[in-house]
Amino acid sequence: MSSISASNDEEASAKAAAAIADSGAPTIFDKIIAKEIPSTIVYEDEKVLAFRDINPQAPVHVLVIPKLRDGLTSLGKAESRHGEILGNLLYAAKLVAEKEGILDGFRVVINNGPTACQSVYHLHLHVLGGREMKWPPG
Ligand code: TR5
Repeated sequence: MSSISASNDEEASAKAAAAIADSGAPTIFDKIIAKEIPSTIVYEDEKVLAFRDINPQAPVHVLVIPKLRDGLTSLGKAESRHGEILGNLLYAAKLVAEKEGILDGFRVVINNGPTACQSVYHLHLHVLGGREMKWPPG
């Protein structure tokens, strides 16, 4: 592992550790949805917002979030009633990949909980692409 990726790993772990625990409190994403904080929007409809990650891990790195969180601070909170929201997010991820020209190779990631480096407790999909992806992920 290079020193650059080691420091990225450490930074992500530190951010996850520092994140407000899964309390259900409003997050920075609520302010982005309300347009109180600017973001670079890639796709938006009445249920979903997709915007560029402020700290991109690939040439294309877009976050896809539900506008109505409905208790979904993380995927681990999902219940069967959330099926429509979850489906909308995945479909929006495909639309983002199409718009960004990466349909031939992209990755969708959900970090769930501190050990998976989740740092914002408002469910979100990371859509990553524009470079060769490695497997397994770190
Ligand atoms: O670590 P997880 O999976 O929870 O992902 C949270 C993501 O939100 C990280 O990739 C951050 O880089 C990203 N993030 C955090 C902020 C932010 C953002 N993306 C766009 N705009 C942002 N603003 C304005 N503020 C943030 N704190």
